[in-house]
Amino acid sequence: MKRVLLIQPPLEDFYTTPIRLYPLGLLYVSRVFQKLGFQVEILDCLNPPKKRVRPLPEKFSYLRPYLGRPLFFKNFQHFGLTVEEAVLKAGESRPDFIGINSSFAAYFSPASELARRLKEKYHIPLIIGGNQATAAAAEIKDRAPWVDLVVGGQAERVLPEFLRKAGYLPAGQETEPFDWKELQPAHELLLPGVYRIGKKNYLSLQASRGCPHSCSFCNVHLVFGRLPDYRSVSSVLEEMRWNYERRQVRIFNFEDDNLSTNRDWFREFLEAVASDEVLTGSELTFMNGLGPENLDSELLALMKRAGVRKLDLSWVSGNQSLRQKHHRPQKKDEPQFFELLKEARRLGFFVTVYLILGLPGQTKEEIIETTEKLLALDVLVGPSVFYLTPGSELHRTLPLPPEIAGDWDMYRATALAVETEELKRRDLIELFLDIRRRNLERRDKTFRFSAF
Ligand code: B12
Ligand code: SF4
Repeated sequence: MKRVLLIQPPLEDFYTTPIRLYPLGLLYVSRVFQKLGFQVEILDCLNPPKKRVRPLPEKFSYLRPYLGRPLFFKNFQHFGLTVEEAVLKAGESRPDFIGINSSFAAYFSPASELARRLKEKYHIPLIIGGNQATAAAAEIKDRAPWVDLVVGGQAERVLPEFLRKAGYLPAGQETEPFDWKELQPAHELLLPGVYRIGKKNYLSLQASRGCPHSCSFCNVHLVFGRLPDYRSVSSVLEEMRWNYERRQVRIFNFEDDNLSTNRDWFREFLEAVASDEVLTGSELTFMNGLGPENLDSELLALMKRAGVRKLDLSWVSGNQSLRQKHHRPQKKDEPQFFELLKEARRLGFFVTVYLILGLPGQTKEEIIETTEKLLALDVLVGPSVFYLTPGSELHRTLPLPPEIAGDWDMYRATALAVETEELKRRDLIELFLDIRRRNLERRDKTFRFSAF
């Protein structure tokens, strides 16, 4: 049986979010390979996400005056295995074949460097997939010619055909696409007990794919499309129960892009979790954020019963016409949203509302005003500095200098790369620091860097 090694590469940035590095995409990819007759191992270079300080890359030197200021980042860091360590570890699996995940433009460099070194040492076929591989397949072929195959899209749908065409499957093998909803991600391939939040084991999962909206800054439709596609409630519960019983998982983090789009599904799901006899004491989190459009007091009460304690809600901006301009869902206006927040606080949820800082057309005054209004409702504000995602509407239409548009390292919030007429880099940094300070004043110690 052929052996495939799937790798989550290391990354380099000023920070990361260790409680969300679960390699969910690769667990689906693993299952597809297994179904095609491969033996699979996973090398997660980000577990543990060991930090090593790196010299500040010259291209980010404009951040030097701010580094180390209270509430700002201190150092540029390498997270996880070094490339040398990863190459050695990979060899221990004696793979016939290596697959690398490339989700982020910003972290393409370490992924590509790892791929190059693996090719140099082992001379075996290398494939790469993930959001970035989907959004920029042609450029990756140019930038990383040592990669044999760039696979765009969902592995379940496209991988069998890609492998067949490249001659990596035995002649005559079935290459029909798989239905992702019929597959359970291969959690069993990860070491048990090493993905933890505090003292509890957690995992990330997905109950739906596809989002019907077209927010100007988002590119997830390139991988998952615009048609919401939900698993059955029973299949999601089966995955949760298996991990609860066999791997003592107690926190289930949904990485869906828009889980509450289908209100009926969400309600049925929450009811099922709340009354499930196995999942007692579990916590559900939605760290990728829930859209507030379809949430209401009935759903909030149900969420509470199902073990949700923290709510991460995306609002993007307090200015309705700006939200409209960037094609945000429009179902709730400010008074309705604020009513929802009050109800959530009344029920005792710990609420963070996420705003983007630096959307084209956004002003400093609006951000300050929205932040104050939200803080007055006793919720935290998560400031998320605008960054480019390849293939999004803003990526296509924003006029940007080539040293930014052409350099994927700049496609990260921490680069504060995109300045607009209204908001320059200094404004963005000051707003970011002010919001963090205001959060801290209100909620001492509870604010996390993950909000960046
Ligand atoms: C969870 C998540 C994170 C986690 C890390 C996840 C991880 N394991 O590394 C955290 C919170 C740390 C994170 C951070 C960031 N993220 Co993020 N994140 C996500 C999110 C919400 C879910 C990822 C996921 O699990 N998807 C579900 C799985 C099933 O899908 P998938 O990974 O795409 O895998 C499928 C296919 O891509 C393919 N596939 C994947 N890998 C491979 C490999 C091979 C070999 C093959 C064949 C196929 C294949 O098959 C899989 C199954 O269908 C995505 C959005 C999204 N919906 O995907 C954004 C997303 C990946 N993040 C994004 C970005 C930009 C960031 C940041 C860099 C933003 C910032 N602040 O600067 C930060 C970095 C912060 C930091 N310093 O850590 C962008 C990437 C866009 C891009 N191309 O650059 C995304 C797409 C969101 C967006 N549109 O803005 N993120
Ligand atoms: S940002 Fe969220 S709501 Fe908007 S298109 Fe992307 S996934 Fe959908």
